[in-house]
Parts: sequence; structure tokens; C-alpha cells
Amino acid sequence: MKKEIIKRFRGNPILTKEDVPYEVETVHNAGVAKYGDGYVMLFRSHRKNGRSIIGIADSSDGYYFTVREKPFIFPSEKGIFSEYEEYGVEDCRISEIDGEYILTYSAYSRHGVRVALAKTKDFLSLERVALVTQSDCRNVVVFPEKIGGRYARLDRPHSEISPWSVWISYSPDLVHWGDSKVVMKPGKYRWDEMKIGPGAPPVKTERGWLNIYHGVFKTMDGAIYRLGAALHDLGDPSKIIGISDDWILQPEDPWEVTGYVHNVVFTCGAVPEKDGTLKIYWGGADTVLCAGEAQTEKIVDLCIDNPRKDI
Ligand code: BMA
Repeated sequence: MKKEIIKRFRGNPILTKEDVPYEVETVHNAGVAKYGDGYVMLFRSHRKNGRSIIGIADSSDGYYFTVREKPFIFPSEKGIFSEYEEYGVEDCRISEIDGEYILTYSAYSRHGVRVALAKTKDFLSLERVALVTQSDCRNVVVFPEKIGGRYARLDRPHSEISPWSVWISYSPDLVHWGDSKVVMKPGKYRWDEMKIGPGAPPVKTERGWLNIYHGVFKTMDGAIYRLGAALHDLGDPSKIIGISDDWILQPEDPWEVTGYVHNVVFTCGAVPEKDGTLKIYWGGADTVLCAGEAQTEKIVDLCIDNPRKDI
């Protein structure tokens, strides 16, 4: 019998390019947060020139979203950001801290990919704060509260010696980051052996911070992007309590298997609900946006009861 950890929404995909009032080729990888009486989503779209922008959509129930007339983040034309966002902006995450929304997104340019951090209170105006990584580091997810008096984040630098691993860093002000430490590496001879990277901003649970990450497996037919789960210590999130041995979501629906990039489920956002469920959002094949629901505690159980042995 098939045991589903994440139950896909029946109306998937929840957003496609047909729902967007301006011309785009894709709608995928979205950060989502509760805002006002509903939900707000910042999603990535490729334009015909192959570069990405970030659009915005609103919903009252977290499933049916209406896209606003204009995108929310375009590559900047001012100052330092313009140099580093020249090739586009991608994969926005949203973390709410003390009534303020912290956005982190990939900034592409001739210098590589790095991550920009911006803030908004109202999802109408945007304040770019800083470029918070150097090149070849992306997937920054900010914890939704300060830990030990400091902001904390996970990210994913890459180097040949230690390919695509997850690190943690801390900051007093969201601008200067340090005390960095590697916390998770791709599992040898496992479904995530090629790359891992933070997905949704960590979700606080009684037993630890739940980190829903993406993992990549290389096959003769190309790469497969799946989602996995890890649990980090609440007081010291650089400590991993357990990593689920199995993935929690893999490409299965036709729009996850085939599209702009085949065989991809990629998350940038998950929203915890008061009733203990978690709404999870993912891009399908880098083409459409999908959603599903899980019991948060069931995913935590997987990290504790079915952990991989060799972390
Ligand atoms: C990653 C990122 C994601 C994308 C994924 C699959 O490296 O570029 O934005 O969804 O590849 O193509």
C-alpha cells in the first residue's frame, strides 16, 4: 500500500502561466506566508529571454491564488543590486519575524549566483537590505525567530572539495553573517547523493526545527529533484537530531515528471497551520506550481523513527 506523507491537492497544479496577467513561460518555486486574513505567495517565472522574475499572488485559503497585475521583484536597476541581479531573480523564500517579512532570493549575474535579502511589511513596497552571500551560494532560508538573540539561516555553498552541502550562519542585523558551520552533507549512495539544499524556511515544532530540503540524484537520464526532511535541535540548530532515511516527495504527477526541466519537485515554502497540518508548495518540472498537505508531526516522526545512520 502506498503511504503518502504529503497529500497532493486535488486541484494541482495550483498556478500555471495561464493564470498570470503578463507574459511568462513558467510559474514555479514559490515562497508562501500567512499575511492579513490569508496567504501571500512570491513565485518565480521565466521570461522568454530565459531570465527570471518574481511575481506575487494572494489567496484566502492557501490553494486558490490570484496573481497580481504586476511582478513584485524585477532585477534592480539601482546601485550594487543592479550589478548582481542582471541575469534575473529566482527562488524567493519568505520568513516572518516580529511582523516583518524577510525575503531571500537568488541573484544571478555575470559574477555567478548569490543571495539578496530584502524586507517588506505590506507586500506592496520592497526594501532591499543586502547581498548576503558571495558567489556560488544560494538557497538561503532564514529561521522565523531569533535564536540565542541572533538571526539564523541555512544556506548552500558549493565547492569541489565539499559539494553542495547545507551550512548554518548567524547575524545580529541581517546584514553581517558569520559563525558559519557545515551541518548536512549529501548522503553517499542515497537518493540525495549529488546535491542537497535548504527548501522551505525551517518550521518550529516541539521536537525541533523541521527542515524540508531538496535532494538531487543523478541518473543516466538526468537529475531527479526530490524533497527530504531533517530535524535540527531547537536551541542549537547546527545540531541535527535526525534526517529521514526516505524522501518525502518525488516527481510523480505528469506535470512534475515532464516540463521545462523534467523530474523536479522543488520547494521554497511551507506554511504551518494551527491544526498541526503543514501546507507545502513546490514547483513541478520548473513549469507549474503545486501544493499539498502533511501532518507536521508525521514528518518529524520520520526524522526520529526512520533516521539515516551515517549522517
Ligand atoms: C536548481 C535551481 C532551482 C530549480 C532546480 C531544478 O539548481 O535552479 O531553481 O528548480 O535547479 O531545475
